[in-house]
Amino acid sequence: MNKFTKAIVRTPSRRMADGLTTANLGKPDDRLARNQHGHYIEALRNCGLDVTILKEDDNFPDSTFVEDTSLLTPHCAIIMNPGAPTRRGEITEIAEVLKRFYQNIEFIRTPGTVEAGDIMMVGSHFFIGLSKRTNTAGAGQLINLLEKYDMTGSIVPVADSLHLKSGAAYLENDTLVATDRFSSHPEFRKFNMITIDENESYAANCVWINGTVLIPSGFPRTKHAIESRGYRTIEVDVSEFRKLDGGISCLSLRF
Ligand code: CIR
Repeated sequence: MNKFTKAIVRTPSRRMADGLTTANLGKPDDRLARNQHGHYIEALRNCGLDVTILKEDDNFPDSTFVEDTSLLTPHCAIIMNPGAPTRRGEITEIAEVLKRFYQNIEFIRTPGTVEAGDIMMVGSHFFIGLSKRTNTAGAGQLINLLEKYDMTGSIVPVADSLHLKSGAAYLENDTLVATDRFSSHPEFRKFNMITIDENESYAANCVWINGTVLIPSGFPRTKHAIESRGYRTIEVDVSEFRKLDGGISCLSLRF
């Protein structure tokens, strides 16, 4: 089982309202977003993580969604090549920051694109969603890099979700929480499944940290279903990030 000790987050950009979105939920409120981000950091600390907070980067409206920029494994960091052109530049500073923590740093390169919201870690295996942001060339490079460090990867189609982890999260203990669309996927059949109601699908983007599951607030059925499997949960209000298609996992790198 993985044990996380650290996390990296980035304060929301003051240009966050210009971020990419399909959500139709209106513009995020800057102050509220910062406030929610503060509570999110507290939740990470509550799970025992030492949190590095990067300062806001107003050149990149989506830069608070740090998860997409890199994959952090026990053996190496792999810097992504985001499929969204407006997000490509986010990786430059992340690669610098990660030098503090990693000796082995690898890169996904054009024409390959991968955003790490499409990567779900299950022990030393990584499921890679093929989405509008992650292409076959990128997934192929990623699998080769994982194999170089004795890990493995396999591809899962993502259909219309933004990322694989928009619809599924691995909660360790062979347990997966997922929306209908993902829970029926053949590669996931071997897991104990917590299937999320369609009207709570946003809560499928939750995150396991050392036995606790961080979930977005306002999804009581999902919370109950997860708790009934023996997990402690912490609810975090991320309404302002949801307006930009972002969720609980997107807001941090955990390693
Ligand atoms: C984007 O569209 O790239 C951002 N507005 C949201 C990214 C969410 N990240 C994630 O699901 N890992």
